[in-house]
Amino acid sequence: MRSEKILEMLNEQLNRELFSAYFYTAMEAYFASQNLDGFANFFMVQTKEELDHARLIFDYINKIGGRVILKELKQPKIDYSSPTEVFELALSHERFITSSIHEIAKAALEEKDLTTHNFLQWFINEQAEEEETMDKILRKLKFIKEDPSGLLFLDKELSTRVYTPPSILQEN
Ligand code: OFO
Repeated sequence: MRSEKILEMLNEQLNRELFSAYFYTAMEAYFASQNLDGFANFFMVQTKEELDHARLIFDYINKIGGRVILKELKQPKIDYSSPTEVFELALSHERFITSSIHEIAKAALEEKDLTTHNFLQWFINEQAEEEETMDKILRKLKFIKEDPSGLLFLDKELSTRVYTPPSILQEN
């Protein structure tokens, strides 16, 4: 059973996922400008994942007979003082997205909308992974204290990240 309240929250979440893609594209651009191509690759892949999140919500809203409403996206931050600052912002953004998803899941339960609650389980698991990924890299950056050779080593590691569409998207 879907309610207008849940539809509104899903539309807001769709907007947040699209903003996440925009937010991470700005980070990719920053790293590309610093010639840290591995870091840039990491955020290029992250952007694609965010677009997948948006697509899943877009399709779900349509599937339940709702109307997708796209909203304005604000300009993301485009300059950063250091790679560490970038990952601090990325981690805090992911924490915000996690709490946003949790709020919808809680509201879906209150509204007895178990279909939406079930749909959101994938996102809840995904968010735990996203937070862990950002946190791990942030801790590595703090460990190396942005020493140039450590940064280049991490850059090489991040250049290996490959985009894989989530199986849930392939099923739909
Ligand atoms: Fe980064 O998980 Fe979606 O927003």
